[in-house]
Amino acid sequence: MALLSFERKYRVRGGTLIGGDLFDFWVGPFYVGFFGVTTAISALLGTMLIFAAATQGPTLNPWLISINPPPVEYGLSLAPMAQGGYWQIITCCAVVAFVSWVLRQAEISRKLGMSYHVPIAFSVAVFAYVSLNVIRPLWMGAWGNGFPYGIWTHLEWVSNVGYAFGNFHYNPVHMLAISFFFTNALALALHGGLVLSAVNPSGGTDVKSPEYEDTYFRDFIGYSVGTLGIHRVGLFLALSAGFWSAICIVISGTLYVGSWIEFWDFWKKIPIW
Ligand code: BCL
Ligand code: BCL
Ligand code: BPH
Repeated sequence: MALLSFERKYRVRGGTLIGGDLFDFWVGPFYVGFFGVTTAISALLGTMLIFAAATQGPTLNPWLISINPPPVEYGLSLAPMAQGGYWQIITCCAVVAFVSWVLRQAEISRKLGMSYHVPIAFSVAVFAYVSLNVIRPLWMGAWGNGFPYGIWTHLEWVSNVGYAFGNFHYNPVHMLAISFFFTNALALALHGGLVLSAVNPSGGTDVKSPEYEDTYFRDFIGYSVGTLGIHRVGLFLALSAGFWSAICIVISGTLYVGSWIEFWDFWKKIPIW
């Protein structure tokens, strides 16, 4: 892709976190950087290992391929390749790839003199993954507690782990996370709808300014959070959804063992009912 004239101003040296000028260049539209290289290497290696492991398994049907963690009996030790060793190395590659992706976002932020909101936001998703496949397995003392890398099998893992705690819907932090996901979709539906209604009004009429958007919500529900505010609300809702998801699973089987249904016994015993 051709370099647009205004892009010259933004495509400047420096701002890297490591390595100075090393890999400080663009390939087509993409910034490379040290962490672009580490992302590419770990992502390719991880993906190739998934294919390598798949060829050892019973099927090449993409929906059914599954690279499983070692059985829990292996605890935290390194397992033979065919019994979870692939999974362990792929997990390392995935962590390196995701963290490199965050750091590459941070370098791009620095180059442009912008804040770190995007890398911080993605860190929350990485934290959710790390909670599932690094922190919780370590805490429980066995890599076998991680989820398998398979389109179907990872869903089975979610279901099995859910029922292992009685009914996962009774997990109060799961409730909180779900409520944030729903509220997040509500907010984005309103925000997307509002912006489009202002910038894409019926034919022949003028595009409306943000004052109209604020007025719409004041007329409608008595309050507008504002044009900057809605983005703060959106980021807060989305990150809360991811963060409380991570917490809801990391406490299950570690801080809290047993059935989430029984967790509520204390509530039934409160003498005011
Ligand atoms: Mg899951 C579903 C990936 C963790 C519960 N999950 C999906 C599918 C996709 C996927 C195959 C659609 C996701 C989506 O649109 O997301 N899940 C996936 C990944 C991780 C993951 C990559 C991860 O942490 C690294 N899933 C988990 C954990 C559970 C979980 C363990 C809690 C979060 N997941 C569920 C449930 C469902 C899924 C429940 C579904 O019903 C759904 C499904 O249909 O499963 C069959 C939003 C993101 C985007 C739209 C961005 C694009 C993402 C693309 C589609 C991801 C492709 C992944 C690819 C097939 C994996 C291989 C990578 C290559 C080797 C490089
Ligand atoms: Mg539940 C988790 C909702 C019913 C058991 N459940 C979750 C949460 C979410 C949710 C709050 C998953 C989101 C998340 O963690 O994202 N559950 C939910 C809802 C219902 C529900 C709405 C419902 O009934 C309406 N759950 C049930 C039933 C149980 C149950 C009752 C099963 C019987 N639920 C569980 C279990 C878990 C959840 C067990 C969890 O472990 C999970 C959770 O909280 O996990 C933390 C976080 C996002 C990620 C982990 C994705 C990370 C992505 C990474 C960083 C990047 C991937 C890049 C990719 C490989 C790139 C691909 C290539 C590119 C496309 C090129
Ligand atoms: O670049 C991005 O977006 C365009 C970043 C990203 C983000 C960002 C980014 O900036 C943010 C802010 C979020 N995600 C936020 C969130 C939410 C809350 C905080 C949360 C709900 C969420 N992301 C979820 C998810 C999910 C779910 C729910 O499952 C998925 C699948 C994703 N996010 C996916 C992505 C990517 C599209 C992108 C991103 N979120 C990050 C791209 C990236 O990290 O690229 C580098 C790595 C690779 C190209 C490949 C690595 C390959 C591995 C080495 C091997 C594969 C291992 C894997 C564990 C196998 C899994 C198999 C599955 C079948 C289970």
